[in-house]
Amino acid sequence: MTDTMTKTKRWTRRPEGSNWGEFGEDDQIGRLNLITPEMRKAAAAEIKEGLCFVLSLPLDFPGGEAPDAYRRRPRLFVREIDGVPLYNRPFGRLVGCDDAVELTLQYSTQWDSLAHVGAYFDVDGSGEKIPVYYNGWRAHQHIVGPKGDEPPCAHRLGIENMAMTGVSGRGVLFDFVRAFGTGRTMVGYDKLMQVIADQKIDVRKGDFLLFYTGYGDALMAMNKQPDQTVLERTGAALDGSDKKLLQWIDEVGAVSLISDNPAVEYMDPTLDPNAHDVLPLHEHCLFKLGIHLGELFWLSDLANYLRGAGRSAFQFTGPPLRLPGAVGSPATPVAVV
Ligand code: UVW
Repeated sequence: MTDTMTKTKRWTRRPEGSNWGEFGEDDQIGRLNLITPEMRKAAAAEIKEGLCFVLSLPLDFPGGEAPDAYRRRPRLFVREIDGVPLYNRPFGRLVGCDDAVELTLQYSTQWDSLAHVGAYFDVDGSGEKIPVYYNGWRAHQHIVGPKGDEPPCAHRLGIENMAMTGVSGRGVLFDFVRAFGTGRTMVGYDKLMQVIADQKIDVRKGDFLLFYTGYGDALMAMNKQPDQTVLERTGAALDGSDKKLLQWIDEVGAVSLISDNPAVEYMDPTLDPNAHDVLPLHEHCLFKLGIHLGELFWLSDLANYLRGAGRSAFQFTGPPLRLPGAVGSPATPVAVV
């Protein structure tokens, strides 16, 4: 598609390599548009044994918080009526509980909505780069931070849009632990192709792609006392700086990338985020192509089963919370094999 064919109300220029506009001027779900009823039936056909694997960590993992942590562990609390906590509260011959939670939506197993990461881009050729998200939805106009008493709200691209698709289809798992062990390995296009060949992975358009790195096992073993020095050396991670890998992700028709690590891609903890191109895979997926990212999923049980069975495909279902205006969400995804 040429630039002249892609003018919309919000932009006349789109980022190089992006698919803005291809699912409609007002699209908010990106690659999830690719999933058809036929694909969901094909996903159901991957159920051979009827076994089910839960793909969420307990949501109080990773555990711990640095003093300046901006992602905080969930805190349950109880509201009161007339000074009486709504917990083990008698009503008639019954007794019952209500509770509430303060929850950082990106603390544990989580989906990134398409409003999670955008970029500065000159959308109309005026020479001014403005902050925009997938499909040209704008910071401050559509994705609006808190103002006075008004809470923040992603009026476009909020996670509820993802939830409304049902987030169900065919999943394939790449077993990086089997391929590379549990040390830190950068996985670019060449290594990924080797994994696909060695593990005979049949990747199809519309698939959810799950990357098992072993990071989750290390995290669970730390039992809510995460040791960042060890974790920074643990598990393979996709190399977002590899252009061939980014091109493959586009061309293979992936709807979502999911990992048991915190960012799917490699993040160098020593880099100054303001001085470097950070998170190129986030930019490619969330900003340019409308590909949702799933992070800190629990993949070990599923991976162990698939390894033993000599398989890699399954039915995947994992809707986020239908929480209007949120930019991320915990989830309790499920694989059925
Ligand atoms: C950032 O930290 C920006 O993103 P994520 O949680 O998606 O890795």
